[in-house]
Amino acid sequence: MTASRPTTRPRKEPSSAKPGRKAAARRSGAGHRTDLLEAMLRIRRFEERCVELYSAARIRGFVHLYIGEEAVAVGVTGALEPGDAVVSTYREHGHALARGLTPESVMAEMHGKATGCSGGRGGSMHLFDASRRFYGGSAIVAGGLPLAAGLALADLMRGLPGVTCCFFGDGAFAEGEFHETANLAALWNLPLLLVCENNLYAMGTALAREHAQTDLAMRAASYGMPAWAVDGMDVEAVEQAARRAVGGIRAGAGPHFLELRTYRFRAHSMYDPDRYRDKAEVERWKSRDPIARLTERMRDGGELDDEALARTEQRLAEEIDHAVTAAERAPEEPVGDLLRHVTSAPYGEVSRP
Ligand SMILES: Cc1ncc(C[n+]2csc(CCOP(=O)(O)OP(=O)(O)O)c2C)c(N)n1
Ligand SMILES: [Mg+2]
Repeated sequence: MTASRPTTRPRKEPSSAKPGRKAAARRSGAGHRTDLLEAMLRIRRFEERCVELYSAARIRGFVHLYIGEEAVAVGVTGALEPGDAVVSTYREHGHALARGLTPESVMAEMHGKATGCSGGRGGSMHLFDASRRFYGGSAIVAGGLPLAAGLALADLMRGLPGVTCCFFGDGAFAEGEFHETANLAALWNLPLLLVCENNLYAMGTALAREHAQTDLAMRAASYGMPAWAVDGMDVEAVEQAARRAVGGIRAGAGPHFLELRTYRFRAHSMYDPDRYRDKAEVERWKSRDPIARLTERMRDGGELDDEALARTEQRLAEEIDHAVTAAERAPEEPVGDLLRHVTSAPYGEVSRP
């Protein structure tokens, strides 16, 4: 195959990267911290409810919890605009909710109902909403990376200003797809934000048993892109880093890489007995809980009191109750519709030789 280099934007130096005026206006203030806290709490409470429903066999299939990592989804999506695209993983409830998919549409999807964001066909690992440019949800480790490069390339070639943001794990970093994507993205100066959620494990395999060099940001930088490691347990630090990176990408400096150092408080999935981690290690990371950290910071600054927190918790509980009730009452897709979306034209209308 021959392909000319599709760069239509000249590469600029990353040092010119500055957040736009709109981003700067949103950056500080108690109101913004309240939004960040609420967004993280929504994800935490939503997933805690999923655990209850799963234990009662009211939802089934694979479920990978994001609990502990909420600062990453909330901080990064806080730096994005509606026209930007997001590509996610199978641990994506947090990414989807932070991107604005409603708890109702995600909960219905968890229940396999027709009102779910993927029409009930995807379940926990395949949340999708093209109207929000949220392009899944995929069970294939690293599978989202080349798709994200394709979306970024399409936006670039069409002259659209969007940034494509791709979430993936430290395990995905070990896959060829990451390295192929990073190389082409840098070569073609793609508007791509690579967000590596380094939670120190790929299923039961610890980072140091999988990577000869565990400094992932340094390795990403070797592709010729700006790359930083960030405290992924501090939502404000994540948002600040993401704004800087997105600013650089919009200014034409090409792909950027963020390594978010984070931790999942729960097992890999609902099936995992979690026997490969020292309990003391889990407790140490829990003491850095991103929700508790922001709450404390806000209390210290006089921006939050018990009453305000209780009101937020109450509102979120009602929102999630409503999502569960609606999901349980929602219809399943009629059997007669099951072949829709399987072929490009409705079944029976496809011409056959
Ligand atoms: C291509 C591929 N290989 C293996 C698997 C099995 N698998 C599912 S999750 C996972 C670990 C991925 O770890 P990481 O990328 O660090 O993400 P995390 O689960 O920690 O969020 C593996 C190996 C898979 N789904 N796809
Ligand atoms: Mg991992």
